[in-house]
Amino acid sequence: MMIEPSKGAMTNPTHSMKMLEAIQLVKQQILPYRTLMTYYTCAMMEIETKLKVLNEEFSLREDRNPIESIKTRLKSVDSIAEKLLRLNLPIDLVSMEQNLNDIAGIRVICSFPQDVYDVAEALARQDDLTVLACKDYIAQPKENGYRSLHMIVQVPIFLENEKRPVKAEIQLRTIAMDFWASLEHQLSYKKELPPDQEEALQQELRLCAEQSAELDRRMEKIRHTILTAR
Ligand code: 0O2
Repeated sequence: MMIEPSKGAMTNPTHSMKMLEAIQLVKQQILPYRTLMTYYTCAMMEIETKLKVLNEEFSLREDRNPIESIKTRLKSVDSIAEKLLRLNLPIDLVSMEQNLNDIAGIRVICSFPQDVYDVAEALARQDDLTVLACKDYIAQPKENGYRSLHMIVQVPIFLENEKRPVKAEIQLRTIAMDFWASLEHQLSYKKELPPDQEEALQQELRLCAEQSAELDRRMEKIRHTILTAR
């Protein structure tokens, strides 16, 4: 729907000037934000390509594809604002870039736990990628049962006149871990559940996490037997 300005406003030069100034102001504020978000998008593209290349190489060399799928996501404005506010940090672009490591997020879904480590190690060996931090929630699952390998990395993106380092969070997990995390994520968003029901579901989820970890181990053992029997 087009909103027509009133006739008076269109012919009023003061209004036109104010409008131009307002547009300039909005552009000044928005452009740096959009530019920064574009850098994060480029970093996700770089990392996704690296992962796809690794998958191809594994496929060629070992006749297996360790990566089932790759998902990328750019953190929403709401989530960025919420996190900066929660951490009591300044709400501006410098603060975003300095303090938030997960504006660019890449989720890598593998078939087996060993694939997660193989892909993470192969990525970490690349000399243009720096691993800034790593959290192994597979070796040490979270209290609620969450399992995943998290890496905070920095990759260079090549712009017309500069090379810029950009941070990203890579989460690597198996299909089973991802299945579990998606369901658990739904529970964390259901705020209106009665406390006793929520507690029961959390307990049930912890049990599911253990069973799914056991399934991952058994399936990996079967795969190992198949591969070594060749
Ligand atoms: P979104 O929308 O997925 O990005 P951080 O807050 O990242 O600075 P933290 O909490 O120590 O510091 O980071 P951590 O432990 O590496 O976890 C960050 C992300 O991992 C989360 O991002 C989730 O995506 C995922 N994650 C961590 N713990 C859990 C969990 O218990 N259940 C599920 N389902 N996912 C988890 P965000 O920002 O919460 O959300």
